[in-house]
Amino acid sequence: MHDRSVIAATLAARIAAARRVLVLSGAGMSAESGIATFRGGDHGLWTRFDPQTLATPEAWQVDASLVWGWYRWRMAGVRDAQPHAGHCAIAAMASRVALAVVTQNVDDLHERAGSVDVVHLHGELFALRCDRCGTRADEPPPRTDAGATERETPPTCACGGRVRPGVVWFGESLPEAAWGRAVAHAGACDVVLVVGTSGLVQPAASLPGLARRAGAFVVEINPQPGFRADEVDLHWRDTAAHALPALAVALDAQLAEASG
Ligand code: BV8
Ligand code: ZN
Repeated sequence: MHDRSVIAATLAARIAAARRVLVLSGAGMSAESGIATFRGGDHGLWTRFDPQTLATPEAWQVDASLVWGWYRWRMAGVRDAQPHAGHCAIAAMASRVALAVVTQNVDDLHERAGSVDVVHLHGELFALRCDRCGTRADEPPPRTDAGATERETPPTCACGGRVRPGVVWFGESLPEAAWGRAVAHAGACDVVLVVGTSGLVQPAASLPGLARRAGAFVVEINPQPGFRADEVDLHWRDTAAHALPALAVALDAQLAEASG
C-alpha cells in the first residue's frame, strides 16, 4: 500500500534521528496473534465476560473458581498463541535504536518475540502468586477439558492462601516500580508509538499525553482512533502486524542510507 510505505518512511526518518523511542502497547498488539481484545468486535473478552466484573478483587472473593477458571482459559490461549511480525519488528528495531516497551498486556508475546526489559503495567498472566503471603507459584498442569466458563478451584499455598494470577485487577494499584519506569520512559523519549489501545484504562492512558507534553512526537497505530486528536501527532490507521514490520524495514533502509 503506497501510503503505508510513505508513512513508514516519514516515521522512520524521525525514529532514526531520535535519541529514545517508547512503544506503549495494548490488547490490539496481541489481536493478530489471535488473543481477544478487551473491547474489540464481537469476540472481545468483554462481550463474553465482563472483565470489569471478573478482573476485580471482589470477584476473587465472591467466586475465585470462576475467576481462576477464566484465567486458566486465557493462559492456555496465550500459550497456544505466537508473537506476530509486529512483535518481531519491535524487537528488531530495539537492536537498532534505543527503544523501550511498556505494555498494558499481561501476555508474554513481546518477550517471546525477543523484546527484553518489557515493562508490564498491569502485571503478567503467568506470574502466579499466593494471595496471602505472595509466594510465587507454578501453574498446575494445563487442563484439556476446560472451557472459558469452566470453574476451577484455584490451588492453595502452604500458608492456606489461594494462588492468583499475577495481574493488576481493576481497583488495584499498579506495581510502583513498573509505573515509575513507565513514567520515566514517557518523560524522556522523542517518539512514542501507541499501538492497539483504546485509551480507556487509567493511569496507563495518561502516558501518551505525558510524553507529548515532555516534547515527544506521538504516533497512534490503530485501525480505530483510541486517543483524542489533540493527544496524538499522527494517527496511522493500520494494524500492528502490518504497520510495524513496514516501519522496521523503512528504519533499516534509513539507517543504511545514513551510514553511507
Ligand atoms: C488504579 C489486567 C489506583 C487484568 C487490566 C473512572 C474513570 C477513570 C478511571 C477509573 C474510573 N473508575 C475506576 C477507574 C480506574 C480504573 C480504570 O481505568 N477503569 C476504566 C475501565 C474506567 N483503573 C484501575 O483500576 C487501575 N488501577 O487506578 O489504581 C487505584 C487504587 C485503588 C483504588 C482505586 C484506584 C488498574 C487498571 C488495570 C486493570 N487491569 N488488565 C486482566 O488482564 O485480566 S486492564 C485491561 O484493559 C488490559 O490490561 C488492557 O490494558 C486494558 C485496556 O484495554 P486496551 O489494551 O486498550 O484494549 P481494548 O480492547 O480496550 O482496545 C483494543 C484496541 O486495539 C482498540 O482501540 C482497537 O481498535 C485496537 N486494535 C484492535 N485490533 C488491532 C488494534 N490495533 C492495532 N492492531 C490491531 N490488529
Ligand atoms: Zn501463601
